[in-house]
Amino acid sequence: MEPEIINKEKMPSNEHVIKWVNEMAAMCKPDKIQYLDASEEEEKELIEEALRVGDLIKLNQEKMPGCYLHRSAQNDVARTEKLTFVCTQKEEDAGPTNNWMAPADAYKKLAEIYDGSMKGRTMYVVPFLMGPKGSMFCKVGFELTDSVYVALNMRKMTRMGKIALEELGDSDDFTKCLHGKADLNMERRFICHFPEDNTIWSVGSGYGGNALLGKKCLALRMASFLGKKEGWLAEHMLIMGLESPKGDIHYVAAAFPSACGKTNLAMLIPPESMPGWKIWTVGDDIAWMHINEDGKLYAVNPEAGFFGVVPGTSMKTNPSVMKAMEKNTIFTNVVMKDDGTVWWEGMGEEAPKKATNWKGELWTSDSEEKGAHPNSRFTVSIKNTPTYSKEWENPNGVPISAIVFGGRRAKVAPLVYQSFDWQHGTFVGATAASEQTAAAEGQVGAIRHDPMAMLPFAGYHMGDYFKHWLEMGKKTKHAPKIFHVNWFRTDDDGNFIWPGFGENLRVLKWIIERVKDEAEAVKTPIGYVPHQKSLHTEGLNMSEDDIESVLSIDKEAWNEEVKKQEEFFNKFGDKFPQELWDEHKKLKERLGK
Ligand code: OXD
Ligand code: MN
Repeated sequence: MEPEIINKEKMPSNEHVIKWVNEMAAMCKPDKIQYLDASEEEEKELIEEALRVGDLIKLNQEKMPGCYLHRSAQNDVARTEKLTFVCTQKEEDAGPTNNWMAPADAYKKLAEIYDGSMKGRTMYVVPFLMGPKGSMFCKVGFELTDSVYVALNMRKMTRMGKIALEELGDSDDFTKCLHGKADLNMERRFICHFPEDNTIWSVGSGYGGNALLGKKCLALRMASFLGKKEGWLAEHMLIMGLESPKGDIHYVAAAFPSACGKTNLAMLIPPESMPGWKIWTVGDDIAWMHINEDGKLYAVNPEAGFFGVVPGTSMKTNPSVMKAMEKNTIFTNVVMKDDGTVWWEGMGEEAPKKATNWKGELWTSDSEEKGAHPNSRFTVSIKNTPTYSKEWENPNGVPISAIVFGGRRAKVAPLVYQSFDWQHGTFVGATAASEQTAAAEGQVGAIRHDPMAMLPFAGYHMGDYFKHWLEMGKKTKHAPKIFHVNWFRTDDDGNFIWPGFGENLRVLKWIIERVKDEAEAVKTPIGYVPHQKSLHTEGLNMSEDDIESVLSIDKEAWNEEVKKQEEFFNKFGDKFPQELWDEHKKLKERLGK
């Protein structure tokens, strides 16, 4: 039986889109097809539908206007990297860090799961644009989904609707994203990328990174593949502007693994001891970077919203996003209080004595179990944040002065260091490692190498990816300086030494001053580390010993680190660039082994 098209008037005129929608509908067999244009009226309708089917729960509309809660299936709370595939014709093109399936096998396997999986459901057709309108770098995608929650999230996370149709015109150059919940069974869950066909098929999960296909799937995996082909970079990076009291603004792009504080850093509130500083948020997760005619690297944020980690977010850690979340926000897997407002661990508010936990069960504050899932999330438009930068709309992007890599490391990595040059900076990025967080399935706390925070997101062989980085550096006449930071170093009792959050601006200030050749540094075997007196420490509640300790370099520990780096590099075989082996050798020599 043909599906009913419930709003023919919104059907795009682009015949390539219609042909593909019909093909996918013939496979998934939805009862209905609904074309979306992102109007406000449509959003209201979708919310009503989501409330009806139980995908959303209405929160207290007086206290939190436009806010809703979603509870996911309990087996569907994070990205499933083991079930994520890059399906290139040749296996070697996916490389050792990606799971690979032959495209024909993947299409066949997933088609069997999709077959008839949308019976009794509506297939929503979501046109979206990644990147600012009118930018030569933006990309159009269409997502077909049987999840009204996904459709509502896409409305916040992307520039959705007419804007994408206008950009596309009659062209067939759009990413074909098919998402189906099927039965949300882990055994039948696959997130497959076909970069050679500009196609993404995701089935069996409703979780953000698996299901909002504009984000990790398109804007990182597919885009990184394209970036290599076309000479640009798609990176797992926040973009922020730092305005000094003099009024000059420098933009920084920073890569940290998932759930390591990118959102907090992107919206940082300056400490009281740094009056006159302002932060402007351009993006919190993804940067597309291009070399401009002036020889500088420019970045745009392809997204339109934040899909941020909730636990630990408070007025202390991120007042900007707390403000943003006061209205028009979708919460996923947090605690609901009896008055219809929300709560989570680390919110800085006393736990409710009795409430409903993320699973929808009765929960009390003395319960052993956490009330909110550790990877619970908020979805909110970037425009909701007080630190929103108007540059987000700039089709040319913002010029990047510094690139920062980081991770969550209790030991080894100092608070901050600067690489010697682009090649060494690429090595610093390639050797970045971090303790694993709850954002992906796996053992939380285990150290894993996560080059450029892109381990789960590079859509092709990472050996080629490193080569591409080196090439980009050669082509960029005025390349940004490259740094590494670590806010998470602990003392012998396991306490964080550095206060973090707003105080991180002190480190960013040093970074900008280094870019301008204004701050002093000490040359160490791993790079330039701040001279104690060049780091702004006024008003910082830390002893000199502690400051020295966060900046210190333990040669023993670094020698161990270098051994692990070697093992990691060996994974990439012949495709690993010689230049990075050279950097590895030079580091060993500088460390004296
Ligand atoms: C994210 C992630 O959701 O990195 O941004 O997992
Ligand atoms: Mn991310």
